[in-house]
Amino acid sequence: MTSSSIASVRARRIWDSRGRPTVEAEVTLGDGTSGRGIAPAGASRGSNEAIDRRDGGPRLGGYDVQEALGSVRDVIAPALEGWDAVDQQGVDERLIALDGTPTKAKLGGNAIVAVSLATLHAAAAHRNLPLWRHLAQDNPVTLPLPEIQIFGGGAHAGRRIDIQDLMVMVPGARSFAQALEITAEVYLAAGRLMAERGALQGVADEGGWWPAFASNEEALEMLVRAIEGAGFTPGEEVAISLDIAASEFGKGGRYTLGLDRRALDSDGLCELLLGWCDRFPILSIEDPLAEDDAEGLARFTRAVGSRIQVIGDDFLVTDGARVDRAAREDTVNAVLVKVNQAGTVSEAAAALEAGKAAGFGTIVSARSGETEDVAIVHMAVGWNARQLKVGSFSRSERMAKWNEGLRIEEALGDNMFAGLTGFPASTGHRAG
Ligand code: 2PG
Ligand code: MG
Repeated sequence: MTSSSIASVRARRIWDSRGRPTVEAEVTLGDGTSGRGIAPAGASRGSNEAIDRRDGGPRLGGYDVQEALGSVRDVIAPALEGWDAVDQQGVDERLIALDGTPTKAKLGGNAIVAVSLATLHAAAAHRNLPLWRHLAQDNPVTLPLPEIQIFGGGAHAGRRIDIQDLMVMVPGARSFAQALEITAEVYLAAGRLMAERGALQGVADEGGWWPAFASNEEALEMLVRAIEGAGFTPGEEVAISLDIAASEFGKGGRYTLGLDRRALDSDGLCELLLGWCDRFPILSIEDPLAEDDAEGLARFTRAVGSRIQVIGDDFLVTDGARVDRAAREDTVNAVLVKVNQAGTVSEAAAALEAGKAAGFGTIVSARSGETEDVAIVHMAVGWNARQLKVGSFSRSERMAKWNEGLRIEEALGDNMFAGLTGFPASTGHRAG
C-alpha cells in the first residue's frame, strides 16, 4: 500500500436541498488524507442519464438510498481498496466495470458518482492542492461566465410555466465578482417587480422566483423589465439565457405548452422559439427541442447557431460519444456537463474535452437537487470550462457555489474572467 492508495471507502446517507436522501461517500488514503463526494439529483432528467438507485416503496417518497449505500459497502469498497486514488481514470474504469450496465443501474449512479467524486477530493487532499489546481495541473484556467437563474419553472416549479430556467448572463463584466454583483441587482429587481404586481410567491427548487405568470412570454417580458429595473441595458450589459427543457413537455415531435394551452409540432415550437430569439435579448438556449428530436435541434441550430449558443443537456447527457456525433451533425453547439449524468468524473471530463475539441461552448452544471458541495465550481475552473450554471441567487446550496467562485477568483488574481471566450466558435463571440 502506497500513501495515495485507497485504504477505505465508506458511505452515509445525507439530505439534499429538496429534503430527499442522497449518498455521501468518504474515501481515506494510506497517508490518512481523505475526501468526500456527494451525489446531486436531477428532476428533469434525460432518459439516457446514469440512473440513481432508490429504494422505492412508501418510506421517504421512495427516495431512500439504503440500497445504494449497500452498493458502496458491499461491492465498491472491497473492490477499490489498494487502488491508487491519483489514478482517477483507473478508479473510474473499475467502477464502470463493477457495475457493468450502460446506465449504472445495478450499483446506482448515485453510489458510483459519490465514490468517484470522493476519490477526486482525496487525491487533491493527498497532493495538498485545492481541487481546481489539482484538476488544472499546469494548464491555464479562467473564472467561468455564470448563468444565473432569475425565475424557475418547469419541473422545478410544479410546471407552473413550461420554460424551466429563465437566467441571465453578464458577459461584459470585468470579473466573476462583478458578474455576481450585477446579477444580484437583477434578482432583487425581479423580486421587487413581482411584489409590486402582487405576484411574489416565494422561490422554486433552484432559488429563482416562483413563476406566477399568465403566459411563458410574460415571464420573458418580466425578465427584461427586471434587467432594466436594475439599471442595465438588456442585451448589452445583461443578456438572457433559457433552459427550455423541452423533453419535459414534448415527445415524438409533439409538444404541449400547458400554460399557453397550445399543442405544437417540432416546426411550430422552432418557430415560436425563433420568434423569442428575435424579440428578446437571448444569448443562450438549452434543450430547445426534446432529446428525441435531433432533426428539430439541427433545424433550430442552423437558424440561430451563428449568433446564439444552443446547449444540449438531456440531448447529450454528458456523453463524449454523443458530443462527437452532435458535432458531426450540427445538432447543437454547446454541451452541458453534469458529473452525475455521466456517473464518473472521468466520463464527465471526456464529454467536456469532446466539446472543446468540437469548438462547442462548455458549461459545467449543478442539478436541481443539490447540497453544500462546491466541487463543480472547482471543476469548471480546473477544467477551464468557461461557463458555470448552478441555479439562482438565493438558497445556500446555490450561494455556497457562487461564493466559492469568489474565493477562487481571489486566489487566481484579476483578469482571469472568461466572459464570452468559452462560447461556441460558430457564434463568433470568442474574442480571447
Ligand atoms: C437542468 C438542470 C438544472 P435538473 O435541466 O439543466 O437546471 O435541472 O437537475 O432537474 O435536471
Ligand atoms: Mg437542462
